[in-house]
Amino acid sequence: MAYLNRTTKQWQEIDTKHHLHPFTDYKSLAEEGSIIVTKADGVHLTTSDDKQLLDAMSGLWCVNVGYGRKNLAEVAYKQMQELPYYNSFFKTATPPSIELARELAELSPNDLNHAFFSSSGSEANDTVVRMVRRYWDLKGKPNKKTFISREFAYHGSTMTGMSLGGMTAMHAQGDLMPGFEHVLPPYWYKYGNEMSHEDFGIFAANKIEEKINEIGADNVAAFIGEPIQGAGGVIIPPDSYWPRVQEICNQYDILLVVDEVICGFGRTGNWFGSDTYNIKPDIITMAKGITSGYIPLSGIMIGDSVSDTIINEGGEFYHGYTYSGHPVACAVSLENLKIIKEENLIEQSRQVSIYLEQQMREIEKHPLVGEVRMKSFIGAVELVKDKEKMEMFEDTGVVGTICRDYCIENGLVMRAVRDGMIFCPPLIFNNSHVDELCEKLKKSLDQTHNHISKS
Ligand code: PXG
Repeated sequence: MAYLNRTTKQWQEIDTKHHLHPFTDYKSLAEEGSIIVTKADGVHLTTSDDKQLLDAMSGLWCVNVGYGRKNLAEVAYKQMQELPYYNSFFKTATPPSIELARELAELSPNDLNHAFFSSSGSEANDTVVRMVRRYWDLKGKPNKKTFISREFAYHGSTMTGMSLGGMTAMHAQGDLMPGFEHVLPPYWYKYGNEMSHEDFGIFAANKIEEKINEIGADNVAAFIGEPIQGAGGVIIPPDSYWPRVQEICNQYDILLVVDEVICGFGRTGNWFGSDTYNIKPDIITMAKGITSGYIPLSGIMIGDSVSDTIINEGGEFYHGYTYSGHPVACAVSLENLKIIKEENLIEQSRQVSIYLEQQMREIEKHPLVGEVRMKSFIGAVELVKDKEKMEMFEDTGVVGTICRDYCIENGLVMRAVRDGMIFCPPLIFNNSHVDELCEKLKKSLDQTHNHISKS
């Protein structure tokens, strides 16, 4: 491939000249230049300068089976030769899309027996809103339109994803659409640390009830939440939270939508975050780990009461995407799920997470660290101004960014969300990868501590 001959500098120049990256400050990127990742194997990335980086983020929370899986490439190659594309509109289908729908019905919790496919998490959440509103129309309750979500929620970047999400900086740039409300997240360290975890879990869940009463249950369509809020900073809810949320949704006849885009496919130690927290969702959203990021694919799984209504009472549902059920993406997904099963990756990662947690408890003793919170293979190291007083930094995000930059310098990819250092490693991480992660992180924390003590 001709482009492989360019130097890093050449790529950086072209990149700056022609490429607008997602979620990027363009001027500052132009000054620094992109880090150009050229290849990857297992849990390590290689850059165009031949630097090795340990990827403790699974790409962007998605490469669950790790890099370099030749059989995923082979399946895509074979499917492209056999049938590279056909759609699922107009009463057609392809074998991979049918097989994947069946497989997902088997794996997913509750009575989620029907799949609707799309290509990104944002699109899948758009489908959620379209389908839930259609459902309530068919039920004769057309006013039930509002979605309740949480501050710091991330549900995508389209108009619907942005509106469902609770990121105020995105709302400020995107004209939040009407019909989307946001309540307090179950973020104990920031909002609840004067209460016990369990009391705060109930307190935060009750905010949903307060919002329902404010809007009127007759106007509320659904509550949507990630089992653990990922991009919002890995907010791990107290155990009391989800049972109370479930109770509230049942009591007020509100659908419960669980966004499993990050938590699905093994991340929290079970197939879905809903299994980990014993949630009985009406709908779940899936993406990322569904193909381990090897090819774009997303979808929603729909429970029987919603699908019965849509199927039997709705006539045509005017919604779908060119690539809904794309045969190549579905074939890759099936192979990806097979790998997760055959290599027992969920059980294995849960075992390794015991060692990871031991090592992280050591990291927690660092003077810069307020708390480490984690569930199996997702977690956050919260950097704080005053460990004893549990005081966070006023200038949010500055210290997190400094630490993130030291991590990269030390050959480690972690993501900084505000001042939380996030880890979300591939499920193939073993104890020696954990050691590498913790050594590099410890060094970066020391450097960050020195850096801010001096300034
Ligand atoms: N739901 C959740 C829970 C997500 O984490 C989406 C929906 C949207 O998926 P798409 O495929 O449309 O991006 C996501 C995506 C970050 C970051 O900076 C997180 C995501 C995407 C991009 C960046 O942590 N999550």
